[in-house]
Amino acid sequence: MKTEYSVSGMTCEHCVASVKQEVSKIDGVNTVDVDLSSGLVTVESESAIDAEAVAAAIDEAGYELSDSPAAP
Ligand SMILES: [Cu+2]
Repeated sequence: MKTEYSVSGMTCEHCVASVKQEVSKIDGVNTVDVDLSSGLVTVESESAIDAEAVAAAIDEAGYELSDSPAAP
C-alpha cells in the first residue's frame, strides 16, 4: 500500500536523502519517494505504517510532518 505524507522544511536533495534514510528504517517500509517541490513523501509498505513512527522518523531527520493522512 502507498501512504502520502506532507513534510515541511525540506529545501534540497540532502533534505530528501535524510528523510528517505530515516523513514526507510521503519519496519515494513519498502520504498520511500520524496517530491521536493511539493514536500510530498510517498511511503510504500506491506501494511499500514504507524503514523507516529513516520512522524518520529521525519522529526529525527530534522523536518516536520505538516499534514497527516485522514484517519480511516
Ligand atoms: Cu537540504
